[in-house]
Amino acid sequence: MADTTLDADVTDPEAVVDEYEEKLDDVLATVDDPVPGVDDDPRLELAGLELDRRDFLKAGAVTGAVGATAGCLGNPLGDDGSNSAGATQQSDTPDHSVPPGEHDQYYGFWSGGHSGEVRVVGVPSMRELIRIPVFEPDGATGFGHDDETSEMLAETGDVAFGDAHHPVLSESGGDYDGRYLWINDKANGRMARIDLTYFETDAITDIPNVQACHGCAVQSPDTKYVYGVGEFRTPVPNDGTNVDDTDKHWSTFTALDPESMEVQWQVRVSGNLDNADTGKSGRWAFATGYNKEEALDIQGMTHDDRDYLKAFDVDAIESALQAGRYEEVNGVKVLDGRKESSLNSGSNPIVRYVPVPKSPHGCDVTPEGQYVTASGKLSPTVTIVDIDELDSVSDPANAVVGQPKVGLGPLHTTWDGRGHGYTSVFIDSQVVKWDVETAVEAEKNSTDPVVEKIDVHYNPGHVQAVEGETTDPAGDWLVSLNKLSKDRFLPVGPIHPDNDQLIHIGDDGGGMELVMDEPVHPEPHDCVFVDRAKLDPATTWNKEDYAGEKPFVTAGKSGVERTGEESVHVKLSSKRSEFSESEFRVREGDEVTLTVTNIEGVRDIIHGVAIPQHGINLAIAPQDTRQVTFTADDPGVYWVYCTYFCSALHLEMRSRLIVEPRDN
Ligand code: CUK
Ligand code: CUA
Repeated sequence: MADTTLDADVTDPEAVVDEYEEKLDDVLATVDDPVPGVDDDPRLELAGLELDRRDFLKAGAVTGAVGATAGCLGNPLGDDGSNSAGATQQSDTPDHSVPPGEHDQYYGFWSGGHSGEVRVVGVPSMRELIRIPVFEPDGATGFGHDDETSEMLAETGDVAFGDAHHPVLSESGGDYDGRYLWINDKANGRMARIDLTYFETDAITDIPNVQACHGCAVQSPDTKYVYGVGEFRTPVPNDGTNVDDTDKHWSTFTALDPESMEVQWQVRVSGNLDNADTGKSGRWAFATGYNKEEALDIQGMTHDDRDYLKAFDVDAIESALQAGRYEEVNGVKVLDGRKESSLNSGSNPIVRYVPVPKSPHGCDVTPEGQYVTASGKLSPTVTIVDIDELDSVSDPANAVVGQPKVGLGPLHTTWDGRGHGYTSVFIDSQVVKWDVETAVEAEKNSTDPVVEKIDVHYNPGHVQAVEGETTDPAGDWLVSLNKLSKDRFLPVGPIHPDNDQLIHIGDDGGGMELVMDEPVHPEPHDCVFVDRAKLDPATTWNKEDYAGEKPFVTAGKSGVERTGEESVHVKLSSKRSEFSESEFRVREGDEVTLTVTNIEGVRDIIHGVAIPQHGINLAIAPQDTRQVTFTADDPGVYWVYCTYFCSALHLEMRSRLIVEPRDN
């Protein structure tokens, strides 16, 4: 098994960080060698295998007993040390492939990292179904090209890109209700919402007083709030005041209303904030934080042995708001939740600071809502906090009820609904399955709770089990979102794909089984799954949904309407295989408002409207209308064409924009 001890003196932060980097380099070095001997990898040696590492990886035999520990269930590799074929036949792993024409059981929503998008993936086939642009414009769907969506992006700041990390689904009664998905922007202080009827971003909020919004969570069980977790400590307002006075720099936890997407309140904290989750009763929200030191560099940030898991008491926060104990900053009610705040001094503190080792990362609540965990990152442990105990202990440290030792670099944990946690362990490149109740009963730092470890390739960030964030996880599949793919795929140049691996976890007796590798465009961080029965997506638009907001242009109502000396409104309808007007004339310098309706009544017939020389690119689904405004600067003749291949006569589906010179 991987060496889960640190040689470095843990009181010397620089040595700890150096050793982490070294161990990561070791893992990568063994991968890069095309035919390394088994001696290069201590894990293989311990597993008693005679194979070289490459054969081993090829065979996909990386299941079960690699890294086996006390408490592991037998040896799925078989007594002869051969590959996993025998184990596969004995196990109950269902076929993850989905035959042509059939549908997946689950929708998966993947964050796209700094591609700024959300991806929709069918699970268990892992087929990518579609991408939903969120924080950046997209040519394929026309997002950010029409007036409505480009204004939505522009209103939230003139920013270069977004960094989408944590997709979360709306809940009713602790289960997914299929209405909305929210996602944070770690590059900017933004939160976005996707409407799951139309699978389209319908709102983006630019959160005041926050530079980067990292964690994201909805308040279980009924989505009372959506939380955006501000990470970087900055002056507030960040306008040049207090540049060097870092005592006046803050990280801020924000609650938004799920319907209006308006900020309801913020809580300023000591240290910083990172990931988040919520309790199941509606009272508690949690966030990890890794810079209790409030330092400005890595040595300082990793100095102390402990940081804090912060427990936000929503009831206490609402009472403090009602009592007027807030300050209004940039139009937002901000409560002081710092450690020394008077709001934290009484018997009803708004934020409880639970000490946990060390620079923790993931923050995950168990399905029944009894425990919240913080993964150690620089400690090989996961810390378990009993949520009910938070109320009865005078020192929050006493709410810590377990601390299993799982491996080097634990980051995120997910649940199967059968009492097991699954933690991604970054440095060891493993997913570690452990038993929650055993961990609560065991001594701290015990490895006894560990049930099984499986190698993943390589260096996992998030792990997510199907519906693992609900009160009733499905417990059959788990995805490990691995940051590095190294040699797993055909080389495609120096920017490698990430590697998402599908693991069957539904057979506690047979062990975990790795069933597929999926190369992914950089760089997903997290995903969330929902059973297909809980979503009801539209197959076409319904014009009633936008009645009164924009017109529905029929062929009879189309044409050019002059609205001013230098402005025209052009209305078009589109259907296979023509636009309602074969040409439309405007004058040089006109501001042109172009409104186009796709009047198709059937699903899947999308029409595009491209006028590239004027920067126009719309994509219009059946029964939808899109509008764009531009200035016709250059006189001339411009072909307008349909970008979606909509019929056999798609290429003939054209019109002409004629811009007449003004002085004629
Ligand atoms: S963070 Cu990326 S691997 Cu933004 Cu959820 Cu942990
Ligand atoms: Cu319409 Cu192609």
